[in-house]
Amino acid sequence: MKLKTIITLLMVLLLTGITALSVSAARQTHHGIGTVTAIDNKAKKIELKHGPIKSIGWMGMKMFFAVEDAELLDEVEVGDKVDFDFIETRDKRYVITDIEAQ
Ligand SMILES: [Cu+2]
Repeated sequence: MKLKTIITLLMVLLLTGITALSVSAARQTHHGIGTVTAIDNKAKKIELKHGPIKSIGWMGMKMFFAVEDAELLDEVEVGDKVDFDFIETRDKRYVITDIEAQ
């Protein structure tokens, strides 16, 4: 093989690897525990006071999350202690994929 061909092949392999890595990073699900402090049905958002979440490097805090499916908001009420799963999107939005009162 010519050197140029080998370099091209290596570049392709490298780019494929980087793409696979960023896809898996985008799809990582994080799990948290917290208390519901507000629900905004119109905006499809929920505010939680959550504990530390190691997998994403967060301390405990109060913040809003979007929900993937508005029906998830019917499962919980303000004041509930909850277990929840969420993903971080490429544009740094935090979207709850599952939530359940404890
Ligand atoms: Cu947070």
